Amino acid sequence: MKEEMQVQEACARFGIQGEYKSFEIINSGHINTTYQVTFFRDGQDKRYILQRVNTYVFEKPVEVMENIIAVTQYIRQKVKEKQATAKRNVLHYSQATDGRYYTYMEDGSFWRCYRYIDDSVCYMQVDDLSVVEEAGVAFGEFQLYLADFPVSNLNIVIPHFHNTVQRYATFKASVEKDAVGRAKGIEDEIAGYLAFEEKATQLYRLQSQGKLPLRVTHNDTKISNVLFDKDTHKHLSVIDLDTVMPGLIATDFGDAIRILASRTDEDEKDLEKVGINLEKYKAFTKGFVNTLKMRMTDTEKQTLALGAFTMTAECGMRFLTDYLDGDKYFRVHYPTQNLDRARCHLKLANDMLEHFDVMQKIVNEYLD
Ligand code: GN1
Ligand code: MG
Repeated sequence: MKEEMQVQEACARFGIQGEYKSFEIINSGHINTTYQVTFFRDGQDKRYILQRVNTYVFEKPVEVMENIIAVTQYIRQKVKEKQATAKRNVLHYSQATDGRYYTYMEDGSFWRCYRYIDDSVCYMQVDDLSVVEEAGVAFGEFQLYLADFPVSNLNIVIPHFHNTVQRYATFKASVEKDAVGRAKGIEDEIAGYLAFEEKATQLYRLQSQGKLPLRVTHNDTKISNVLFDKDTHKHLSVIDLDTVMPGLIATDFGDAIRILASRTDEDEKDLEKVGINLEKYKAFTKGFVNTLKMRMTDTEKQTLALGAFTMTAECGMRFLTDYLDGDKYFRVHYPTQNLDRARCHLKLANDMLEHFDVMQKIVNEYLD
């Protein structure tokens, strides 16, 4: 079916009223396919976000939606305890005409829909440090809202998502298999990631030893997953809740740093430019730690900086694994993009190691 017709058909199934005007593809994610759709109703434009969920990555999409609905309903209640409406502070998913929060199209694809939050913006990168700090508040607050949510009620939608020990095993197997003959010539990158193994698995080992509590975590805390008010630049809502699962505070902190405190995009080819921006690191840390410090254990507090290194190393290694496997997982826009992403992360992770003491010190500044 033609893309636009399929989009319109999905809108009809979600009972969207009014006159269909247009759709556009939002290209920022690596996994799902996202459309912004505009309808005209009651004299104004009404926007919706429609998504075709990638069922190669999310094998049990119904379980993903169960998590999302449980978590958004819980946050809605929490917000309403503080203010009259939660309209712009949490996502509102639409029910299809059969009452479910998703629909399977005729070609077997899995779709869902939520209301676009008016006058909101998201950023791929931010230079304004007050907005970076605000992103820290947003992800800290997300944790706070869910602090008493029963973690065991959540479905594990991607098992072992941040199990770095297992990620290493998978990586080594892909190097060994060399399925599409790409291992030759990237020996330095492979060795670079192997050299991180001891430090990059430390967080997971602490978790396995029961030294770090499992929390409800977002697990994909890139800055583009925060919506801000377009005028005030205050945070509104955290989006992309697909990977909400039991996890560690340090990985949510760390994954945010990987993206927003990086001096470049995640696939920068000019490695001279790649490294951590400590000003941005500091601003995010301030927002995050100030919001959440009363709910963190001492070990959690002391592993935040380690989380930044770990997530950078882990994510880079996932890109390299996917490059070796033939780009099956992450969407690529050109053949060597996963390799570029992996090289960039290798440099960034090494730069974090060089600045590790300062990163740790900055966290401690906000803990006092
Ligand atoms: C993927 O598609 P997106 O951008 O929301 C990935 C994250 C990675 C990220 C790398 C389910 O997220 O884990 O950190 O790419 N999501 C999944 O930018 O694997
Ligand atoms: Mg995501």
